[in-house]
Amino acid sequence: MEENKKVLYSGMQATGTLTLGNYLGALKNWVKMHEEFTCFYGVMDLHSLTVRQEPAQFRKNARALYALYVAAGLDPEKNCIYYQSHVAAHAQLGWVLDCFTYMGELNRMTQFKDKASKHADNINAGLYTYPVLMAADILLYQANVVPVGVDQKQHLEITRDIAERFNNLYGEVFTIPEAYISENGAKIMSLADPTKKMSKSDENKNATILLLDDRDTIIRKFKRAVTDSGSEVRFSEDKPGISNLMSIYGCVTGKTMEEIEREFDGKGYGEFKLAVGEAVADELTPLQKRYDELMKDKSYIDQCIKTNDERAAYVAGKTLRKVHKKIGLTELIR
Ligand code: AQP
Repeated sequence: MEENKKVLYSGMQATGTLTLGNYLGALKNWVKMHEEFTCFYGVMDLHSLTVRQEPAQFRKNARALYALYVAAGLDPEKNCIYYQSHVAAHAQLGWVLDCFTYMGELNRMTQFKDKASKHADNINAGLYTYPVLMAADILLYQANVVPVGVDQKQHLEITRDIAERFNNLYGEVFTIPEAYISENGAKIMSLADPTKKMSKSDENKNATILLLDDRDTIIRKFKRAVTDSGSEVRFSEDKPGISNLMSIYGCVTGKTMEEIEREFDGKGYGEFKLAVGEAVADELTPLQKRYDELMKDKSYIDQCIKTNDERAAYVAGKTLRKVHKKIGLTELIR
Protein backbone atom coordinates (compact mmCIF):
# COMPACT_ATOMS: atom_id res chain seq x y z
CA MET A 1 0.00 0.00 0.00
CA GLU A 2 1.35 3.41 -0.95
CA GLU A 3 1.82 5.88 1.85
CA ASN A 4 1.36 9.13 -0.10
CA LYS A 5 -2.29 8.54 -1.02
CA LYS A 6 -5.16 10.05 0.93
CA VAL A 7 -6.65 7.76 3.56
CA LEU A 8 -10.16 6.28 3.36
CA TYR A 9 -11.92 4.62 6.29
CA SER A 10 -15.09 2.51 6.37
CA GLY A 11 -16.57 -0.65 7.82
CA MET A 12 -19.69 -2.66 8.47
CA GLN A 13 -21.24 -4.16 11.56
CA ALA A 14 -21.29 -7.94 12.06
CA THR A 15 -24.99 -7.91 12.95
CA GLY A 16 -26.07 -10.50 10.37
CA THR A 17 -25.36 -11.66 6.85
CA LEU A 18 -24.78 -8.73 4.51
CA THR A 19 -27.68 -7.66 2.34
CA LEU A 20 -27.92 -6.50 -1.22
CA GLY A 21 -28.24 -2.98 0.30
CA ASN A 22 -24.84 -3.24 2.02
CA TYR A 23 -23.38 -4.56 -1.23
CA LEU A 24 -24.82 -2.10 -3.75
CA GLY A 25 -24.72 0.87 -1.38
CA ALA A 26 -21.18 0.31 -0.13
CA LEU A 27 -19.12 -2.83 -0.67
CA LYS A 28 -19.31 -2.99 -4.47
CA ASN A 29 -18.06 0.61 -4.63
CA TRP A 30 -15.18 -0.05 -2.25
CA VAL A 31 -13.50 -2.59 -4.50
CA LYS A 32 -11.59 -0.07 -6.63
CA MET A 33 -11.03 2.61 -4.00
CA HIS A 34 -7.50 1.39 -3.24
CA GLU A 35 -6.41 2.75 -6.63
CA GLU A 36 -6.96 6.26 -5.29
CA PHE A 37 -6.76 5.88 -1.51
CA THR A 38 -4.98 3.97 1.23
CA CYS A 39 -7.99 2.05 2.51
CA PHE A 40 -8.88 0.73 5.95
CA TYR A 41 -12.01 -1.42 6.29
CA GLY A 42 -13.11 -2.66 9.69
CA VAL A 43 -15.26 -5.58 10.75
CA MET A 44 -17.05 -3.34 13.23
CA ASP A 45 -17.67 -5.92 15.92
CA LEU A 46 -17.51 -3.48 18.85
CA HIS A 47 -20.29 -1.38 17.30
CA SER A 48 -22.36 -4.54 16.85
CA LEU A 49 -22.48 -5.00 20.64
CA THR A 50 -24.88 -2.10 21.00
CA VAL A 51 -27.57 -4.61 20.03
CA ARG A 52 -27.58 -7.95 21.90
CA GLN A 53 -25.77 -10.65 19.90
CA GLU A 54 -25.88 -14.43 20.43
CA PRO A 55 -22.14 -15.19 20.96
CA ALA A 56 -21.67 -18.23 18.66
CA GLN A 57 -23.68 -16.67 15.85
CA PHE A 58 -21.93 -13.34 16.32
CA ARG A 59 -18.50 -14.97 15.93
CA LYS A 60 -19.70 -16.65 12.72
CA ASN A 61 -21.17 -13.41 11.38
CA ALA A 62 -17.90 -11.56 11.93
CA ARG A 63 -15.93 -14.25 10.12
CA ALA A 64 -18.48 -14.35 7.30
CA LEU A 65 -18.31 -10.56 7.01
CA TYR A 66 -14.53 -10.70 6.59
CA ALA A 67 -14.86 -13.44 3.94
CA LEU A 68 -17.63 -11.52 2.14
CA TYR A 69 -15.44 -8.41 1.95
CA VAL A 70 -12.78 -10.52 0.26
CA ALA A 71 -15.23 -12.49 -1.89
CA ALA A 72 -16.75 -9.23 -3.17
CA GLY A 73 -13.31 -8.28 -4.48
CA LEU A 74 -11.63 -6.32 -1.68
CA ASP A 75 -8.04 -7.49 -1.92
CA PRO A 76 -6.57 -7.95 1.60
CA GLU A 77 -3.12 -7.21 0.23
CA LYS A 78 -4.19 -3.87 -1.19
CA ASN A 79 -6.61 -2.90 1.60
CA CYS A 80 -6.20 -3.13 5.34
CA ILE A 81 -9.18 -5.30 6.34
CA TYR A 82 -9.14 -5.95 10.07
CA TYR A 83 -11.25 -6.62 13.17
CA GLN A 84 -12.12 -3.52 15.19
CA SER A 85 -11.97 -5.44 18.49
CA HIS A 86 -8.43 -6.65 17.74
CA VAL A 87 -7.13 -3.08 17.84
CA ALA A 88 -7.49 -1.91 21.43
CA ALA A 89 -6.88 1.72 20.44
CA HIS A 90 -10.51 2.00 19.22
CA ALA A 91 -11.93 1.53 22.72
CA GLN A 92 -9.13 3.59 24.25
CA LEU A 93 -9.58 6.59 21.99
CA GLY A 94 -13.36 6.16 22.24
CA TRP A 95 -13.13 6.79 25.98
CA VAL A 96 -10.94 9.86 25.59
CA LEU A 97 -13.31 11.30 22.99
CA ASP A 98 -16.32 10.59 25.23
CA CYS A 99 -14.79 13.22 27.48
CA PHE A 100 -14.75 15.72 24.60
CA THR A 101 -18.33 15.13 23.45
CA TYR A 102 -21.41 16.83 24.86
CA MET A 103 -24.63 15.12 25.84
CA GLY A 104 -26.48 17.80 23.86
CA GLU A 105 -24.68 16.70 20.69
CA LEU A 106 -25.48 13.04 21.22
CA ASN A 107 -29.11 13.85 22.05
CA ARG A 108 -29.54 15.14 18.51
CA MET A 109 -28.49 11.89 16.78
CA THR A 110 -31.41 10.49 14.82
CA GLN A 111 -29.94 6.98 14.59
CA PHE A 112 -29.97 6.76 18.39
CA LYS A 113 -33.63 7.71 18.43
CA ASP A 114 -34.45 5.12 15.73
CA LYS A 115 -32.46 2.30 17.33
CA ALA A 116 -33.76 3.15 20.82
CA SER A 117 -37.32 2.84 19.58
CA LYS A 118 -36.53 -0.52 17.89
CA HIS A 119 -34.76 -1.92 20.97
CA ALA A 120 -36.80 -0.37 23.77
CA ASP A 121 -35.80 -3.22 26.13
CA ASN A 122 -32.08 -2.50 25.72
CA ILE A 123 -31.36 1.21 25.41
CA ASN A 124 -27.77 0.88 26.60
CA ALA A 125 -25.14 3.59 26.95
CA GLY A 126 -23.21 2.09 24.02
CA LEU A 127 -26.11 2.83 21.70
CA TYR A 128 -25.95 6.41 22.90
CA THR A 129 -22.19 6.87 22.56
CA TYR A 130 -21.97 4.92 19.28
CA PRO A 131 -21.08 8.09 17.29
CA VAL A 132 -18.10 8.72 19.58
CA LEU A 133 -16.69 5.26 18.93
CA MET A 134 -17.27 5.89 15.25
CA ALA A 135 -15.33 9.14 15.55
CA ALA A 136 -12.48 7.21 17.17
CA ASP A 137 -12.52 4.65 14.31
CA ILE A 138 -12.10 7.36 11.71
CA LEU A 139 -9.70 9.66 13.56
CA LEU A 140 -7.29 6.90 14.61
CA TYR A 141 -6.35 6.34 10.97
CA GLN A 142 -6.18 10.07 10.15
CA ALA A 143 -8.77 9.40 7.45
CA ASN A 144 -9.27 12.10 4.82
CA VAL A 145 -12.44 10.58 3.42
CA VAL A 146 -15.27 8.42 4.67
CA PRO A 147 -17.79 6.97 2.22
CA VAL A 148 -21.13 7.66 3.86
CA GLY A 149 -24.73 6.97 3.08
CA VAL A 150 -27.33 9.64 3.83
CA ASP A 151 -28.07 7.86 7.13
CA GLN A 152 -24.48 8.29 8.35
CA LYS A 153 -23.97 11.97 7.48
CA GLN A 154 -24.85 13.17 10.96
CA HIS A 155 -22.24 10.86 12.47
CA LEU A 156 -19.54 12.20 10.20
CA GLU A 157 -20.49 15.75 11.18
CA ILE A 158 -20.13 14.99 14.88
CA THR A 159 -16.77 13.31 14.13
CA ARG A 160 -15.60 16.54 12.51
CA ASP A 161 -16.89 18.61 15.42
CA ILE A 162 -15.10 16.46 17.98
CA ALA A 163 -11.87 16.49 15.97
CA GLU A 164 -11.97 20.26 15.52
CA ARG A 165 -12.67 20.78 19.21
CA PHE A 166 -9.72 18.60 20.12
CA ASN A 167 -7.39 20.25 17.59
CA ASN A 168 -8.36 23.70 18.86
CA LEU A 169 -7.27 22.70 22.33
CA TYR A 170 -4.14 20.67 21.55
CA GLY A 171 -2.90 21.53 18.05
CA GLU A 172 -3.21 19.61 14.79
CA VAL A 173 -3.63 16.09 16.13
CA PHE A 174 -6.44 14.79 13.92
CA THR A 175 -7.07 15.03 10.19
CA ILE A 176 -10.57 16.44 9.62
CA PRO A 177 -12.42 13.86 7.48
CA GLU A 178 -14.67 14.68 4.53
CA ALA A 179 -17.69 12.72 3.31
CA TYR A 180 -17.05 10.76 0.14
CA ILE A 181 -20.20 10.47 -1.91
CA SER A 182 -19.89 7.69 -4.43
CA GLU A 183 -21.32 8.27 -7.90
CA ASN A 184 -22.73 4.77 -8.03
CA GLY A 185 -24.07 4.41 -4.50
CA ALA A 186 -27.77 3.82 -4.12
CA LYS A 187 -29.99 3.51 -1.11
CA ILE A 188 -31.71 0.14 -1.41
CA MET A 189 -35.07 -0.15 0.25
CA SER A 190 -36.82 -3.10 1.90
CA LEU A 191 -38.67 -5.41 -0.51
CA ALA A 192 -41.55 -5.62 1.96
CA ASP A 193 -41.78 -1.89 2.71
CA PRO A 194 -40.10 0.39 0.18
CA THR A 195 -40.25 3.35 2.58
CA LYS A 196 -37.74 1.61 4.91
CA LYS A 197 -34.11 0.86 4.07
CA MET A 198 -33.09 -2.75 3.53
CA SER A 199 -31.33 -3.80 6.76
CA LYS A 200 -29.49 -6.96 7.67
CA SER A 201 -31.18 -7.13 11.07
CA ASP A 202 -34.72 -6.95 9.61
CA GLU A 203 -36.74 -9.80 11.06
CA ASN A 204 -38.88 -10.17 7.95
CA LYS A 205 -36.80 -12.48 5.77
CA ASN A 206 -38.74 -11.51 2.64
CA ALA A 207 -37.72 -7.87 3.09
CA THR A 208 -34.02 -8.46 2.39
CA ILE A 209 -31.89 -10.18 -0.19
CA LEU A 210 -28.93 -11.70 1.63
CA LEU A 211 -25.67 -12.00 -0.28
CA LEU A 212 -25.68 -15.72 0.48
CA ASP A 213 -29.26 -16.43 -0.62
CA ASP A 214 -29.41 -19.09 -3.34
CA ARG A 215 -30.73 -18.34 -6.81
CA ASP A 216 -34.23 -19.71 -6.24
CA THR A 217 -34.61 -17.77 -3.00
CA ILE A 218 -33.48 -14.54 -4.66
CA ILE A 219 -35.96 -14.96 -7.53
CA ARG A 220 -38.76 -15.92 -5.14
CA LYS A 221 -38.13 -12.87 -2.92
CA PHE A 222 -38.20 -10.53 -5.90
CA LYS A 223 -41.43 -12.11 -7.15
CA ARG A 224 -42.96 -11.36 -3.74
CA ALA A 225 -41.59 -7.81 -3.54
CA VAL A 226 -44.22 -5.21 -2.73
CA THR A 227 -45.03 -3.10 -5.78
CA ASP A 228 -47.34 -0.20 -6.46
CA SER A 229 -50.70 0.17 -8.08
CA GLY A 230 -50.72 0.31 -11.88
CA SER A 231 -48.62 -1.89 -14.13
CA GLU A 232 -46.10 0.44 -15.73
CA VAL A 233 -42.36 0.11 -15.04
CA ARG A 234 -41.62 3.78 -14.40
CA PHE A 235 -39.21 5.53 -12.02
CA SER A 236 -41.14 8.03 -9.92
CA GLU A 237 -41.78 9.13 -6.36
CA ASP A 238 -45.32 7.80 -6.37
CA LYS A 239 -43.96 4.34 -7.26
CA PRO A 240 -41.50 3.60 -4.42
CA GLY A 241 -41.67 -0.19 -4.86
CA ILE A 242 -41.00 -0.27 -8.60
CA SER A 243 -38.47 2.58 -8.34
CA ASN A 244 -36.51 0.57 -5.75
CA LEU A 245 -36.46 -2.49 -8.03
CA MET A 246 -35.37 -0.26 -10.91
CA SER A 247 -32.49 1.14 -8.82
CA ILE A 248 -31.38 -2.39 -8.00
CA TYR A 249 -31.60 -3.48 -11.63
CA GLY A 250 -29.72 -0.33 -12.68
CA CYS A 251 -26.89 -0.90 -10.16
CA VAL A 252 -26.46 -4.48 -11.28
CA THR A 253 -26.72 -4.02 -15.06
CA GLY A 254 -25.32 -0.50 -15.38
CA LYS A 255 -28.47 0.60 -17.26
CA THR A 256 -30.02 4.04 -16.71
CA MET A 257 -33.62 4.47 -15.52
CA GLU A 258 -34.67 5.58 -19.04
CA GLU A 259 -33.11 2.47 -20.58
CA ILE A 260 -34.92 0.28 -18.09
CA GLU A 261 -38.24 2.04 -18.78
CA ARG A 262 -37.74 1.41 -22.50
CA GLU A 263 -36.73 -2.22 -21.96
CA PHE A 264 -39.92 -2.96 -20.04
CA ASP A 265 -42.27 -0.72 -21.96
CA GLY A 266 -45.57 -2.58 -22.42
CA LYS A 267 -44.43 -5.45 -20.18
CA GLY A 268 -45.95 -6.11 -16.78
CA TYR A 269 -44.53 -6.12 -13.26
CA GLY A 270 -44.23 -9.93 -13.26
CA GLU A 271 -41.77 -10.00 -16.16
CA PHE A 272 -39.79 -7.09 -14.70
CA LYS A 273 -39.50 -8.66 -11.25
CA LEU A 274 -38.24 -11.91 -12.76
CA ALA A 275 -35.60 -10.02 -14.76
CA VAL A 276 -34.43 -8.20 -11.61
CA GLY A 277 -34.23 -11.48 -9.69
CA GLU A 278 -32.22 -13.17 -12.43
CA ALA A 279 -29.84 -10.22 -12.84
CA VAL A 280 -29.17 -10.09 -9.09
CA ALA A 281 -28.66 -13.87 -8.90
CA ASP A 282 -26.18 -13.67 -11.81
CA GLU A 283 -24.30 -10.85 -10.07
CA LEU A 284 -24.03 -12.76 -6.81
CA THR A 285 -23.09 -16.21 -8.18
CA PRO A 286 -19.32 -15.56 -8.57
CA LEU A 287 -19.19 -13.82 -5.17
CA GLN A 288 -20.87 -16.81 -3.51
CA LYS A 289 -18.50 -19.27 -5.20
CA ARG A 290 -15.47 -17.31 -3.99
CA TYR A 291 -17.00 -17.07 -0.52
CA ASP A 292 -17.39 -20.87 -0.31
CA GLU A 293 -13.77 -21.35 -1.34
CA LEU A 294 -12.57 -18.83 1.23
CA MET A 295 -14.57 -20.38 4.04
CA LYS A 296 -12.95 -23.76 3.29
CA ASP A 297 -9.42 -22.32 3.43
CA LYS A 298 -9.22 -21.29 7.09
CA SER A 299 -5.51 -20.55 7.06
CA TYR A 300 -5.73 -17.98 4.26
CA ILE A 301 -8.29 -15.78 6.02
CA ASP A 302 -6.49 -16.26 9.36
CA GLN A 303 -3.27 -15.01 7.80
CA CYS A 304 -5.02 -12.00 6.22
CA ILE A 305 -6.58 -11.08 9.56
CA LYS A 306 -3.30 -11.40 11.43
CA THR A 307 -1.28 -9.29 8.99
CA ASN A 308 -3.91 -6.58 8.68
CA ASP A 309 -4.69 -6.45 12.41
CA GLU A 310 -1.02 -5.73 13.01
CA ARG A 311 -0.91 -3.03 10.38
CA ALA A 312 -4.06 -1.36 11.72
CA ALA A 313 -2.75 -1.55 15.29
CA TYR A 314 0.50 0.11 14.23
CA VAL A 315 -1.24 3.08 12.56
CA ALA A 316 -3.87 3.45 15.28
CA GLY A 317 -1.26 3.13 18.05
CA LYS A 318 0.68 6.06 16.66
CA THR A 319 -2.37 8.35 16.84
CA LEU A 320 -3.34 7.13 20.28
CA ARG A 321 0.13 7.77 21.71
CA LYS A 322 0.04 11.28 20.31
CA VAL A 323 -3.38 11.90 21.88
CA HIS A 324 -2.27 10.57 25.26
CA LYS A 325 0.80 12.75 25.21
CA LYS A 326 -1.14 15.88 24.24
CA ILE A 327 -3.72 15.51 26.98
CA GLY A 328 -1.09 14.78 29.61
CA LEU A 329 -1.52 11.08 30.32
CA THR A 330 1.73 9.65 31.67
CA GLU A 331 3.69 7.73 29.06
CA LEU A 332 4.27 3.99 29.38
CA ILE A 333 7.63 3.11 30.86
CA ARG A 334 9.22 0.60 28.48
N1 AQP B 1 -30.22 -0.42 2.32
C1 AQP B 1 -29.01 0.11 2.11
N2 AQP B 1 -28.78 0.76 0.95
C2 AQP B 1 -27.55 1.29 0.73
N3 AQP B 1 -26.52 1.22 1.58
C3 AQP B 1 -26.71 0.57 2.75
N4 AQP B 1 -25.92 0.32 3.80
C4 AQP B 1 -26.61 -0.38 4.73
N5 AQP B 1 -27.87 -0.60 4.29
C5 AQP B 1 -27.98 -0.01 3.07
C6 AQP B 1 -24.53 0.73 3.89
O1 AQP B 1 -23.81 -0.40 4.31
C7 AQP B 1 -22.74 -0.02 5.16
C8 AQP B 1 -22.77 -0.90 6.38
O2 AQP B 1 -23.50 -0.40 7.37
P1 AQP B 1 -23.45 -1.04 8.83
O3 AQP B 1 -23.34 -2.51 8.80
O4 AQP B 1 -22.41 -0.37 9.64
O5 AQP B 1 -24.81 -0.64 9.45
P2 AQP B 1 -26.14 -0.19 8.86
O6 AQP B 1 -26.01 0.97 7.94
O7 AQP B 1 -27.04 0.01 10.05
O8 AQP B 1 -26.54 -1.46 8.00
P3 AQP B 1 -27.76 -2.39 8.22
O9 AQP B 1 -27.66 -3.47 7.20
O10 AQP B 1 -29.03 -1.61 8.25
O11 AQP B 1 -27.43 -3.01 9.63
P4 AQP B 1 -28.35 -3.12 10.91
O12 AQP B 1 -29.56 -3.87 10.46
O13 AQP B 1 -27.52 -3.91 11.88
O14 AQP B 1 -28.63 -1.75 11.40
C9 AQP B 1 -22.88 1.48 5.38
O15 AQP B 1 -21.97 2.13 4.50
C10 AQP B 1 -24.30 1.78 4.98
O16 AQP B 1 -24.46 3.10 4.48
